[in-house]
Amino acid sequence: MERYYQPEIECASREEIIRLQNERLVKQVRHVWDSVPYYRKKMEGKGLTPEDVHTIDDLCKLPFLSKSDLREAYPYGLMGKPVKDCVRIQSTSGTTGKRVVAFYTQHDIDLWEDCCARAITAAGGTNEDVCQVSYGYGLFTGGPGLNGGSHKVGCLTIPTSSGNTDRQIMFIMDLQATILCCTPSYAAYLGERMKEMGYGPDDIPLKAGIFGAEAWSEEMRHDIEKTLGIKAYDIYGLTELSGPGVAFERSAQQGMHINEDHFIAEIIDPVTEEVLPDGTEGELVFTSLDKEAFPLLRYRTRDICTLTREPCPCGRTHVRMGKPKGRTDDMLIIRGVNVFPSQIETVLINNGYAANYQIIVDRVNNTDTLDVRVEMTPEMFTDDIGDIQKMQKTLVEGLRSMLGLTAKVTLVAPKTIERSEGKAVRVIDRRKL
Ligand code: DLL
Repeated sequence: MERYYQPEIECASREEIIRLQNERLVKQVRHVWDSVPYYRKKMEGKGLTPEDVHTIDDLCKLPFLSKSDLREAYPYGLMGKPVKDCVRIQSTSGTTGKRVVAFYTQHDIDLWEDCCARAITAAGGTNEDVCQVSYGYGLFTGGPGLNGGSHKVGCLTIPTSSGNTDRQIMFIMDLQATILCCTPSYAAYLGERMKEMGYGPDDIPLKAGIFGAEAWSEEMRHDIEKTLGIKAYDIYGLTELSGPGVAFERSAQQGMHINEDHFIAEIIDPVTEEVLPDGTEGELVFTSLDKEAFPLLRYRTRDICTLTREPCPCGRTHVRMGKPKGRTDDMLIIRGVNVFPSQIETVLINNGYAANYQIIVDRVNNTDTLDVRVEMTPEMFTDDIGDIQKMQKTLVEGLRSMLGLTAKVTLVAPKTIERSEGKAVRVIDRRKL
């Protein structure tokens, strides 16, 4: 039986959702105009005032916001409430430039935690469940968001945060955890470690995983599901919009429902900024509808995916997004060809490898080189040069047919590539571009 955390809104009619969005958008635009001079100036630059926005059809008139705006307005320039009304910040783990700092009122945190509670409920969670949250706690939104959602559902929450893998496993086994929340790469690592410790899928009490914060392939999902004996659900979100729970998956695992009572999603062509129809791949853009402290209008996420409004058998009526394929800024252009790390991952896993790999891009004599280092699994491990060459050749061919490019493949011994406890870093780009 399908369960919902807030059925009245998750399953509202399309007319009701649009009515709510119209009403909230008008209010949000007014709020931004009144309290965020940075965005007001952008609107004025386009000759707009709040009176120009009556319904969601007027959304396309509004200017975009991008990460560079967030950097320019850092730290307080996009705040929609005075400090005295805010209770929390969260921040991204960005490696370049200034971090993104997002602000929350208590109301914002409440809505964010509701979104995470919807995700946990859609994954089958109830107050009978023991939910281990192994996302990082602190500035990263993963831990705090799912912790709050888990409380709202009434699960017994184990706030392990990330790291200390053997202790994680001890808690899963001793407390009989049924739901695991962490990045997919950390779930894969936990699975690998549990296997080494002699736990098979039937010994592991987990029934569901809520995995997100990074792109992961369907093939990786199947691998994790097999090793841990669970159903692995995708969850999407970003700090700028609150954190995890902007969109979440349910049992059919056919796209993530976007919480449309809080966010409007659009897909645009990242180059021309033209809005694209449903089903077309492009950059995801979000407008927050009821955030107080950090209200963002038409924020460009850089995530590449598609939207569908086809009815979903689960009864939820909110638009669904496909699995993000990657980010425009993760996309590698190698010898002129666009390459997403997720495409490489698909080839590796389809050939029986686990998702332990590194992609090294360099430029030698003015030509881009693509080197994929991948670990052999313990089962396939060999030091016979002939066998290794054969395995490498199969991967080179698989990559060529997926990418249209020749890559160099290097097989390395099991456990030689560093594991990640949070978001995995898989690409090393040595080109000085
Ligand atoms: O990663 C929030 C989050 C925490 C989501 C836990 C899910 C679970 P940021 O650190 O701001 O926030 O990174 C946001 O991560 O723009 C995507 O590029 C990527 N991302 C998040 N979820 C997914 C997903 C959190 N399910 C950025 N699939 C986003 C693919 C994802 N990419």
